[in-house]
Amino acid sequence: MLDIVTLGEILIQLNAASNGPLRHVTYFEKHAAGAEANFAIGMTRLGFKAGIITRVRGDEFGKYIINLLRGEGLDISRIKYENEAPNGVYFIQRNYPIPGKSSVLYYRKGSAASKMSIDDIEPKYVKNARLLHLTGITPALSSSCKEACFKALKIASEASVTISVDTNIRLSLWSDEEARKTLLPMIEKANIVLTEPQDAEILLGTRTPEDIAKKILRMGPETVAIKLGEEGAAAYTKRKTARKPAFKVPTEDVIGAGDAFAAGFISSLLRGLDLEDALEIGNAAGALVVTVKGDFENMPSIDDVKKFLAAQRKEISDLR
Ligand code: KDG
Repeated sequence: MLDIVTLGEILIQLNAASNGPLRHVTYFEKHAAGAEANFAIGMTRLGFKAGIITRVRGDEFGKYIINLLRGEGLDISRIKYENEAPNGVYFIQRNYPIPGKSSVLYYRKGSAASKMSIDDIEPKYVKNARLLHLTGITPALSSSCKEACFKALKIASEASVTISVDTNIRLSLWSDEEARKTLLPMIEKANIVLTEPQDAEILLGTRTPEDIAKKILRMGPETVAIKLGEEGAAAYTKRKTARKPAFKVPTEDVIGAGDAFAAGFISSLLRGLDLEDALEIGNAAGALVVTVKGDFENMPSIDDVKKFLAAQRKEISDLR
C-alpha cells in the first residue's frame, strides 16, 4: 500500500552549464523534474512509499524518466504511455535576469502528460493512500488534467485521505483568473496547504503571512505553510503559529526548493512532529536541494537531514 499518491508531469530539464542569458549558453546538463515528482522523490527519500500518476511518451527521454522514477523507488505502475505527444521540455537559465535566481523556459504545450484525464485516476489507487498531493501545475496543463485533479480530490476527500495542495502558480501556464477559479476550490478540500506570498496575492489578495493563514484556515484546511524564500517559512494551525529562518547555504540552482520544503514539512507532519520541527526539516530539505543543479537530486534522507542540522547547530555554536 502506498503512503503518497500524486499526479503531475515530469519534464526533461536542460539546465544551463553556465550563467547568464540562454542565447549565450552553449552547453546544457540533462535532468528530469516536475514539482509533484520532486515532492514524491523527496517523500520517498524521507522514508515514505510514493506513487505518481502521469503519461510519458515512450521515446528515449520517456525511458530516461521512467528509469529515474523507478530508480528512486517510486511506484510507476500508473504511468501510461502516450506516444502521440512529446515529453515536455524546459530550460533553466541561471543567474539571469536576476543574480542568484533561476528562470525557466517551457516547451510543454500539448505534452504527453497534458493528455492525462479522469481515466488515469483509478479510485482504489487514491483511496488506499495516506496522502494525496496536488499542486497548481497539473490542473493548469489542460482541461482534462484539471478534471483528473478534481476526480482525485473527490475520491480522496470521500475516503478521508489527507490532502495537501501546494499552490505553485505558474503564470506562463494560465491566467490569474483561471488560477483563482481552480485553486480556491482545491484549497477548500485540502487539509494541508502550502503557498507563498506571490501566489497568495493572486488567490487571496494579500501577501502578509498572518492574513494568508487566517484566510486559508477559514476555508477549511487545518494547516497552512507559507514559503518565504530567503526568510524561511511560517506555519499555522487554528491554535499554533511557528516561524523558522532559512539556512544559509551556497546556491547553485534555486528551483526545486519549494518541493523539497513541502516534502520535509509534510513528511514531518505525517510523523507527528510539531510545526517548529516540521518547518526546520522543510527548510533543511530546501537548503540542501539548492546546493546542486537539478530540482530533486539533493533531496535528503532522514540521515542527511540529521547531519545537516547537526552541522548547522555546530556552526551556530562556533559563532557564540
Ligand atoms: O517546483 C519546481 C518545478 O517548477 C520544476 O521541477 C518544473 O514542474 C515544473 C514546472 O512545471 O515548473
